[in-house]
Amino acid sequence: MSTQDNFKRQAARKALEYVPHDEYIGVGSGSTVAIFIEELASIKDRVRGVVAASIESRDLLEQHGIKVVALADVGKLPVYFDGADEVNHSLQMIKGGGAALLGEKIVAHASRQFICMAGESKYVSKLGAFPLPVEVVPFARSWVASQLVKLGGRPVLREGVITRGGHEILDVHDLEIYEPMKLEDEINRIPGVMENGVFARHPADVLILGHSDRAEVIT
Ligand code: ABF
Repeated sequence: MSTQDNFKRQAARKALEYVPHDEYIGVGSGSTVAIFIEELASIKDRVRGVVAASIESRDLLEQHGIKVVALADVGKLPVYFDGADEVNHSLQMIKGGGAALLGEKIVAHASRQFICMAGESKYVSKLGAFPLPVEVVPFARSWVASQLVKLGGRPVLREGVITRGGHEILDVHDLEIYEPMKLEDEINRIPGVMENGVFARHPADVLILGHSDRAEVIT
């Protein structure tokens, strides 16, 4: 197992302690979530069903024999489990490296508690070294890009990627993110933006940080 995978597994195993009995839960996407789903399979009878934020996670849950349910059928969820590309000391995050940010933000907001699982390298004092994913309506892409430049960013189209909703992704480099909540709102106010990968209005409630030999819980 690679070092990074070991960090992720430490976090995913610890996260099982937060899986409630006889409830529906939400899961996001990415490689840490894939490990979490593997671990969840060992206690799958504990949950009533799982809402998946992406098609990849839905397929993985089904492969492991875990019941998948639609958000529309369950409404509010007690807890949501997901990874992050970066997470700061206020548990605000950058997400969307896997292009599933819209689904992730919807399911995260529909959940009372957000448990973020991440390897130790994802924990940063300031967000922004990871390019910020912004999901855009294709027709508006160049207009949105010009507005992102005004905010100090350098948007780059993620070539060959169309999201589940039929949108494109601009990865915005060089942003200095001093006020994550303000930036999240500012970008979402640009016409043509569907959603952006700053998760600051709804940060994680618990961060489970995987180290080589243990998982650390940060609240
Ligand atoms: C999802 O998976 C995304 O929001 C994020 O881009 C990614 C996390 O990365 P990893 O593959 O390391 O879990 O949570």
